[in-house]
Amino acid sequence: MTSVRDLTYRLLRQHGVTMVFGNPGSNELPFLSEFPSDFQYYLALHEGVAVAMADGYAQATGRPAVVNLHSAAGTGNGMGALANACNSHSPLLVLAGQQTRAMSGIEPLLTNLDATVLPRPLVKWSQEPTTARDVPLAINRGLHMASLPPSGPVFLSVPYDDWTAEVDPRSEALIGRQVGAAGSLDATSLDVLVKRLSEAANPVLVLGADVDACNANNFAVQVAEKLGAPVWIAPSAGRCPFPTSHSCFRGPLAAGIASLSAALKGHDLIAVFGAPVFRYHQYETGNFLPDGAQLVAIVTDPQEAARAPIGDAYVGDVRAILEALAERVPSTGRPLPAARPRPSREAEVAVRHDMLTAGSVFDIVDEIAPAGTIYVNEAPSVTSVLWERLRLEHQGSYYFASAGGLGFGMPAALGVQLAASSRRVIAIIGDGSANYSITALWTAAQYGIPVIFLIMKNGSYGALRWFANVLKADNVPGLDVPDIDFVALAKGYGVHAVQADTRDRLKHALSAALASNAPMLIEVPTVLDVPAT
Ligand code: TZD
Ligand code: CA
Repeated sequence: MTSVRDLTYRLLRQHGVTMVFGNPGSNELPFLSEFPSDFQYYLALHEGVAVAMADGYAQATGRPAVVNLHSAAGTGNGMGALANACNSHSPLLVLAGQQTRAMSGIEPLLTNLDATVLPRPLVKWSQEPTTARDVPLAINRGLHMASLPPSGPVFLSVPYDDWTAEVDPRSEALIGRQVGAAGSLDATSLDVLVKRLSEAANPVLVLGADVDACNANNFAVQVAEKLGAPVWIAPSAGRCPFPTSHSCFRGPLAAGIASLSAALKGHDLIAVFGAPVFRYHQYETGNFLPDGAQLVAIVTDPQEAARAPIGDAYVGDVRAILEALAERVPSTGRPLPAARPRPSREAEVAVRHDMLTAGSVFDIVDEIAPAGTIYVNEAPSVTSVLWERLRLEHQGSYYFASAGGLGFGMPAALGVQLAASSRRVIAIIGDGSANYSITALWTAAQYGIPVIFLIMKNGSYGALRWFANVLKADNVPGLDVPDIDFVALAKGYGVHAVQADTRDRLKHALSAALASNAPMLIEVPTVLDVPAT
């Protein structure tokens, strides 16, 4: 007899899934029983870590990742991380265990009441199969749903007695089903878009995370060069879709209506690829676009296209469309915009109050880290400094929590490192953010995942100090996080750690970390620099 569990693992293999990220409970044990030897289980000590780790892995591979969580309590713990995965279009299958069907009517301990409702609205699709025989169908459907555009998390609740049930023999037909999406532009729409881009007097490109996710970065470079157009990164950038050393590169747009509009002043056509229009943060009044500008967006997500307050939009395969434009847009002959001057290194080597500035830390990292290094950033108040100083050249070089939910960085770095084993991942983490998913250190140590954690220790929720200034909210309690010893915490979880409080010590520690293939934490006391409002 073939069990539901056996067929499920065959389906997972067929979808290229051989890893399960999770934190188990009683309801999940029958799924994990006789865990196949060609699969790897990554134990996270908190569900937020499991989901963010799977998110990092799914984003870096572009393939679905499976997270196994415990009933309602485990799913609840994972939901902050699920908000980020949802915004990143990260293809996750969240598989939660449910109490046995045999007792479902009497609501025993660890029942997930209304299981399918719990993860909404952060999942594309949510189901608890009506019978055990529907489970393989639901697994297959969930994996396809997670991957099909717009990709994103899905949720499946499975009563634990289903795993040992016998499959419907007809379920064999699920093995080998091919499901794909086609979605470039039709010839007429492509002609219109080519015409708009080539006839614009002063076009500008705004690129979002989905360009990097579909690996269309080189096509974006070709389009920008043909148009001689500057390139901005869409606000609240979750990834880096364009080489930051390219002379067209302008940096991430500010996440306020008026500031964004001011940065794009003078352009008559704003062409957005792979980003919502726009993901603002701080509220500013003003017009969405500068005077005289038109906007056209090419996105993978119908919701993003429909809800934009301005401009035209096409929903389609961003890579296929950028590839077609790279071929079809004629060279305008306009010179490329001059490269933005790099901020001076000299000005930043200054040590203030015996502490390093974030700028000097990033200069050292940029100097020492090899080409191709991947950065996962969760140091909110110094994000703009990071974008100015780190070179991000290749596809898949940068990840940030795209819903702004903290606790993403440390575990996502582990997932990205598992996916990109030939590149090194450096996680740049604020001393506030580090606490939401600190147990990721244990998973790094136990599975030998060689992420370098750089803790930017400014003793404060720096970004909230900035936002308090923006909102003119004075005397707010709870904005400092002094006296946390990350070296001791790392040692407690089994990760080698040092403090680096001078430039030389940081260089030395980073070189040593890069030379070893073990995880390491470097705690760097830094000056609290609150960005200007
Ligand atoms: N909780 C969660 C899960 N996500 C959040 N975004 C916040 C709280 C609010 N928050 C921010 O948006 S930034 C921030 C908080 C608490 C401070 C981060 O402090 P840090 O980095 O030390 O990590 P900086 O560079 O000092 O800001
Ligand atoms: Ca901080």
